[in-house]
Amino acid sequence: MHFKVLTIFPEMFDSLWSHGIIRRAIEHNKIFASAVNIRNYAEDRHQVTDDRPYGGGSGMVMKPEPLAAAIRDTSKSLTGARTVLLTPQGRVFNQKMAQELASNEGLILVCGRYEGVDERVCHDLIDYEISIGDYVLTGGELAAMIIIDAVTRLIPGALGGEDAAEKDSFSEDLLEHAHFTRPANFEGREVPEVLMSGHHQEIEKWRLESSVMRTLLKRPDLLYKKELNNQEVAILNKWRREIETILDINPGKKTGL
Ligand code: 4HQ
Repeated sequence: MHFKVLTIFPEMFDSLWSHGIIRRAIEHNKIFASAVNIRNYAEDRHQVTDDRPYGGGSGMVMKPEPLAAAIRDTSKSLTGARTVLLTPQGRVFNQKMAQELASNEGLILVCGRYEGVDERVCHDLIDYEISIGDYVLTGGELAAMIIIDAVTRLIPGALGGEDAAEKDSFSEDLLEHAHFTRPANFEGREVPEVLMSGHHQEIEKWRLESSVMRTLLKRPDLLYKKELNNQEVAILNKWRREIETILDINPGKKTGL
């Protein structure tokens, strides 16, 4: 995967390229990544990238010419790449989109600043408009970093343990199970026995139950959407009976609040 970012602040990406999984993926040639300054494509002496909006109002708009030149030049050097504009108007990013983006040979991520990008550039030169969520950033750079981060860890060989990405939260529409490491007793709080038993089948059962119940308690919306298998239904029924037993100890009380 080749990532090229178009931005007026390419230095913001230096720390992304130089830490953790992304750094290692670059070192092992699993991904190729660079940030290009849109200003380099401005023709005027002061390398201006913004201008006042037609129709008036406060704020500035990204000028079309430097941005279009940057996108076209970068597309030439990355054949087969798709262009992505980071914008609140885009489809809201999720794990499925990360998987789809990971199947591209290259991604050109276009980061706007100011009030946004001239509409004609969006329309003519952008393949996908993506939002990272319903809130307002000062620029697309942090959004681009999130996309690069989520996509990189799906590239085969980018993570240490080859299958680690598959088992994570969301790839199975369930949250991750609880995790524990040494010590076995931390401030009086014990690690669940079964995890130290070495019974692999029992451990897998415990982990699925942890996943299902954490999802129920923290993100019930995910369970409503999910097609449940027999094991997952069995777990929810077990806890339904548990809750009914607790309620049966207090019969005749008012329901609700
Ligand atoms: N932006 N998801 C860039 C965002 C945003 C988002 C606002 C994009 C400012 C110039 N980008 N413009 N949310 O808030 O991707």
